[in-house]
Amino acid sequence: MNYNPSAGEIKTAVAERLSRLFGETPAEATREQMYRAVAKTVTEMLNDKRAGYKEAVAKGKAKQVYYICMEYLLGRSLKTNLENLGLADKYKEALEQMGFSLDELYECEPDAGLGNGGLGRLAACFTDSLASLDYPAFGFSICYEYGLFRQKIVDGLQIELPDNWLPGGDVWLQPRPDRVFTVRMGGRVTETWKDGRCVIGYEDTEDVEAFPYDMMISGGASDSVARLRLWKARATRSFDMSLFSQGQYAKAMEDSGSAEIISKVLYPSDNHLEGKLLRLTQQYFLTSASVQNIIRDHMAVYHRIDNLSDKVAIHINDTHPSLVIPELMRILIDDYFLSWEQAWDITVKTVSYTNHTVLPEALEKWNEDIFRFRLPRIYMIIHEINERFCRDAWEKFPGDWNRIGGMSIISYGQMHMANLAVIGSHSINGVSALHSQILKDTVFKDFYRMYPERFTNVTNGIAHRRWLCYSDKKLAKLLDGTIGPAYRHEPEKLADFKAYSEDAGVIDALRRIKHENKQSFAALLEKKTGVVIDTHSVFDVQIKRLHEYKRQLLNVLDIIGIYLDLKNNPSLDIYPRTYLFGAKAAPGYAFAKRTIQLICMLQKEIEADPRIREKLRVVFLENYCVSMAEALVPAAEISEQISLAGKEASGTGCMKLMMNGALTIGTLDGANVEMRDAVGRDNIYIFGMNAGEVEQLWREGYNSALYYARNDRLKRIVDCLDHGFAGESFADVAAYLLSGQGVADPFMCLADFDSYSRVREAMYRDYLDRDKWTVKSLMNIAGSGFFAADRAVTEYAERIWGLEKFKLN
Ligand code: 26Q
Repeated sequence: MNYNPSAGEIKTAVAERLSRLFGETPAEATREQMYRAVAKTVTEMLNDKRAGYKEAVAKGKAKQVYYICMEYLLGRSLKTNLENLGLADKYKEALEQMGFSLDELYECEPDAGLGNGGLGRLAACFTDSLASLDYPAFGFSICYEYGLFRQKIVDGLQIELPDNWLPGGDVWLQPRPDRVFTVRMGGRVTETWKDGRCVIGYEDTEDVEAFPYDMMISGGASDSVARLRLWKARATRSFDMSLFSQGQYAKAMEDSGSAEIISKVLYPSDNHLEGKLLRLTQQYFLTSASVQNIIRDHMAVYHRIDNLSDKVAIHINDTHPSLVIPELMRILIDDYFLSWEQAWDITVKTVSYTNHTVLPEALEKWNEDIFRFRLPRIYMIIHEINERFCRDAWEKFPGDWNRIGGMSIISYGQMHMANLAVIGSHSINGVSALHSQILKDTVFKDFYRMYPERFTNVTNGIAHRRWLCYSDKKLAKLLDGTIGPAYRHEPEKLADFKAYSEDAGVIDALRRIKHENKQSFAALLEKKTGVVIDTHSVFDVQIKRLHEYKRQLLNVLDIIGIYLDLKNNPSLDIYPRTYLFGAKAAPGYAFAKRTIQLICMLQKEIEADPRIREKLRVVFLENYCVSMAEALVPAAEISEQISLAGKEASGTGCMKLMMNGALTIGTLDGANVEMRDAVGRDNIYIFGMNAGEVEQLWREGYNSALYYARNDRLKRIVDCLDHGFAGESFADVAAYLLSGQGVADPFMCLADFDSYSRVREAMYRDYLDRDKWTVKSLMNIAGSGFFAADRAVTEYAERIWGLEKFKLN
């Protein structure tokens, strides 16, 4: 099919794929079969388009960026691809003629949940923008057989079920048997001298084959198509049929079984380290296959290695792929025989690193012995990198062993991956202005003194076409009709919407759109879960991973306060509210799971009281994921961004909600700070301590009991946890807040409670003047252009990767 087919041509193409794949005609095909046939036509078009683009990039010798990340939280692809290609309307028409609804086919697609949350979704949003802006881009990740677990809630308890996404998700994957690489682990390293050179050999290694599957990511109305390559692990030794025929089934399986485990499942924890050998193996597997692939592609075009950093930028998304640094060194030295100095110069110029967290428990460390045993050659190289670094550091800080010890990659039997990433990259950035500053002031303070020129900030951004144009079509239409459609490719143009803040017609339309979006979400919720919510109540949402630092508990405490007020006086005059929570807890994170249970039990108790239910609803949304966010974000009115200041590196959900006209209640944390600057103080609700005040209180000694004793309302709330809700006591949560193990209330919910509660009430009062509220909502939409991934990716390209756009002429 050509890139601009007519509805008739689409029908013919789809019918042909249906017949080829399933032997069916459109009249007999099921929805699933139709979905696959449609997807097939789209992938073929994208593959074709990509091939043309790739060839042109090679011919034009353009620089390329390789974005390496353990997670890509893509969600669904069909809708975005069709919209980006500008073909959604024509497919809709063609399918209607064949008796199918395109919207229903969208629902057949499972989410590709190959990520935990923010970091993985960021990688997906960036890939979309890279393609849309015509930057030559390649993503690398792992083809997990199971993505992030499916969440089921049974009596308030989270149960994890396997997320088997491939039936249905596999239509987007193209196997590439011509690009298989071998990844070597374990064994012993040998060094022999031959012709005056040290030749590195290996004995008794475990070899794993990295088998690539390619996924094409279309840009919005651009020439370029980005490619995401997902590696699947396979045993190198083929199945030993002789063992099999002797009846030794298990032994025959052993080799293949152990290798395939590597790409079996995504680790389900975010902002928390799991120092497991399998995770290290996954990280090296991704890294080694990707670097080998990059070098191979480079050599195929240039036939020389010394210009690598001119033609290639490798970006490591957090430290998870930081083994790129020693792996690149290994190949340059062992395979291309470069000197250490040459290899190091190329490596540092090629690699750049983004940090996504300052939580100490999330900074990656590996046990040195395990590491050396698993990756002996990589260990040797890191050891040498470290020796040389420590010598340099000694020059800068003579005699200051303590300081150098803190910067060392290897210390006290542990390997510190963030130190490796900083030492081996020419650029290190945080993901919001505040976060980048905190990196320079605390975590990387000494490195900042040593390499000040390496540190920079790129505030995160979101794929605004996906999160606004395609998921909130009514709002997009209103924007098209007022400011014109240019914002779709120049998101900063959203600022033009400010000019309509006094236009009663636009304000009215905006209010109506929000209400219709609320109705659509409520209808979907009822259909899927049977839960009915009042679309005239205010929709107050907190959607993000469950984590203590994100303080879902603070939100719950305040809701309990309102609940107690209503119990005390059921005729209390308050505007009806619906509190919506969506959150997955890491399976091993007991307190996070307990918080989910608290939300669910409170929900249950409120549901049982018809008089209270009219004014106050709590809804825990099971299995929050990308496709649910796409339905919920357009319906949200209040966005909860209430992390303890200094802890949330950026947050990106906040940006999606803002762009869809929700008003934020938040602390001065992460990107909230820049959101306040973008919308002005009148259009955002800031409360609580700032990062400096948190630090100070922490240093002085935080005592949660003081806040409890001073505030009667807070005291009543915490006390009522003992008795609990719906028959379940939460005395342990009260204890966590007041006595705790170690520090009570480590994320200072009680310290910020009063301010939160007051600001939230002020917010509800403002909501009553719906015109004024809607103007604020308009100002949020108008101020959100900065938070588009197009802007973020342009900054990376220009300031970090030295990358230029490459268009077909
Ligand atoms: C590490 C080692 C072993 C197992 C798992 C992990 C691991 C996995 C995922 C550690 C961290 C993550 C994910 C972190 C993450 O999503 N961070 C978020 O990144 C967003 C994008 O920059 C920010 O907006 C959020 O503030 C940040 O929390």
